[in-house]
Amino acid sequence: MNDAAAWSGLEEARRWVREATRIAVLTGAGVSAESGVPTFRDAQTGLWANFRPEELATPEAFRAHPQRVWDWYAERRARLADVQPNPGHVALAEFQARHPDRLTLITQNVDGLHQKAGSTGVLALHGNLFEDRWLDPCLNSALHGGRLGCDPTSAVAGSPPRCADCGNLLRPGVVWFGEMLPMDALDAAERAAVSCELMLVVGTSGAVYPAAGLAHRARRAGARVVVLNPEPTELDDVAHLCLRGTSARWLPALLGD
Ligand code: BV8
Repeated sequence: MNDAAAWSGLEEARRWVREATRIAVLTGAGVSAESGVPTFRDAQTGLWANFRPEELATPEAFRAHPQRVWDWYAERRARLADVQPNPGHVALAEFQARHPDRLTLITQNVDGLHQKAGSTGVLALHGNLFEDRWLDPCLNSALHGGRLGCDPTSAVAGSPPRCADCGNLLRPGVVWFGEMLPMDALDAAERAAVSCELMLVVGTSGAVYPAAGLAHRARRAGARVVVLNPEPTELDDVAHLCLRGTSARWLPALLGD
């Protein structure tokens, strides 16, 4: 697609942004790529090269190989330690600041970069890489610091850390394949999808459900759908317009006043 065609698509998309009172944005790993975070597909390097993400990001894999899965997440966290939001994250946060309550940000990302860029009310459908919780519900009914059950922060170090009292393992606070999404975030995301006039689908291959299903719901509810991605995606046929570009370059152009 030559630049002229690309830019004419951008002008039309900018008009749709201006015309929409309610906008929903669904993001994936691609929005963090220009911050140096490998996308889900590209993350499988080094020790993990022989594993598909879906093989590691499951409760079964963690129970079968707790150290392997824990170390994968530990490496992803370490890589994220000094990563900064890019102009794509910033453009979304600035638009929200300029136009309160006009844009609902729904993300599949667990890297926290939208929140770090200052975005508000981020619906993190797949959890947060920096939050840990017990693998199994803690059966210890004793109160610890005003809360029922053992305190995850008191876990004994290890890969993974475990509870000194009941041996429970600590797991990353993300949603694994085969696990339910947080209902409050999913409900709010579905409400935003069926009530928006415009949905922007940015940096996602659109292969994972129910997140990708939100674009279908928005389209069925009458919203305009725009896909922003340098490559074809599984949601292109749901879109009214596909902008072939990178998010750090195009989101500022799309959302700038
Ligand atoms: C569930 C957290 C049910 C963990 C993740 C319907 C149909 C088919 C399958 C299913 C279905 N419903 C459910 C399923 C099963 C499954 C699923 O969808 N499987 C897929 C693989 C077929 N879904 C689930 O298991 C979900 N749970 O359904 O529970 C249930 C019901 C009742 C009771 C119990 C259970 C849970 C899914 C969540 C899994 N967790 N992440 C972790 O991070 O480790 S998913 C994870 O993968 C990400 O969060 C994200 O969602 C996905 C990766 O996709 P993308 O983000 O799009 O990244 P990807 O690398 O694929 O693509 C990057 C894109 O960026 C590319 O398009 C590229 O071109 C683009 N790009 C690159 N550079 C740039 C760019 N774009 C812009 N700018 C750039 N610079």
